Amino acid sequence: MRMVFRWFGEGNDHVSLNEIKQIPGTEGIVWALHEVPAGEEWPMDKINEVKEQADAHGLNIDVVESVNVHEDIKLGLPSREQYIENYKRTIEKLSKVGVKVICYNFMPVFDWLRTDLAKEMNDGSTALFYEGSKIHNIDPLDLVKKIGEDSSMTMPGWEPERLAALNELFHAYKDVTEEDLWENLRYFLEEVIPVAEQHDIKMAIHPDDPPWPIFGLPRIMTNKENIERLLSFVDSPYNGLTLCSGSLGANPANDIPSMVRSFADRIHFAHIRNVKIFDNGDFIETSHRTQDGSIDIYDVVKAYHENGFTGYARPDHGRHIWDEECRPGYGLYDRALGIMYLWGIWDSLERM
Ligand code: CS2
Ligand code: MN
Repeated sequence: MRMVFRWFGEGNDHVSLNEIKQIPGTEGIVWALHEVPAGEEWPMDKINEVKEQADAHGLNIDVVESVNVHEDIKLGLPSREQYIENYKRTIEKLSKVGVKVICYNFMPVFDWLRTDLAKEMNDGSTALFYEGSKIHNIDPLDLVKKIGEDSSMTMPGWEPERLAALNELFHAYKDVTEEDLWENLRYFLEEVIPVAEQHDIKMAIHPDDPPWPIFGLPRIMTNKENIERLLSFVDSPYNGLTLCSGSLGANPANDIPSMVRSFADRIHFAHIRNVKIFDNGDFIETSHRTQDGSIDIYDVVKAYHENGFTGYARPDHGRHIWDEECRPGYGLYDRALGIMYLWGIWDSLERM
């Protein structure tokens, strides 16, 4: 297991490379050019800049998260051709600085979705929270309209400045079914995986978070069966996975340790974190510790260990603790604690 830590870039992250370097057993940053819009080719000088910054701290830049997929690719529009071409050129450029894994996702419109970014827990810490009743059976176009009239209803991802774009996107997806999304994913992979192979970069899809359809938008990276289907589209190690325990684990029917055991040779990047699922299906992110949530993190790590996992791993999100001011889910303290928990389990397994 090779430990890495997500970093949003100079001036874009309150965590410094010095701090990351001091987390035991952490060898690299997980990075992206967040200022480049989805679909555009990444500029080489900006890529080199990150490489120089990381080099100066002895950290590697082997893992990129994410090279985002343009909505037109997910929608299967004719304009996808240009965006796929740009994606291939970005892969080629990233290989020049030694990138080994590209994490991406195929979720329409939203990436991860929560209803509260700072839900207070009993110990005074806060964490990302998902409350189903705020989302289930709601017509997104209705919601767009209501938020337009009353901004106190805003949720993460629904900021007033995004509403016009959201409205348009929801319309674009109106007739897109799950099967359409599968076909568009297949098309993308058939184009991109050969280029990834040629440049020795593993593509690693991130599961949907939460792993079920939201607002009538299809979501397909949600369970074991669907992951098997994805892997069969292009049967190559370069068509691989980012296995995110917290994303998939929000559905109690997903047995994460068993997925790790089944897909071990196709997992290039492990995202490890815990969530606590309530009886009504709502969930909150917790510390990494097994006892604090619903996922058996000990067994997840054990499954990786049993399989001699040599891929990259990172603590996924963390809580906000010790009054840290940070990006939701991306504080330094709780993620660093998470790393120590993961190493604690790993190191004792090594001794057994
Ligand atoms: C997720 C995503 O793993 C995570 O932190 O919350 O934001 C993830 O980075 C993307 O889905 C990967 O494409
Ligand atoms: Mn994740």
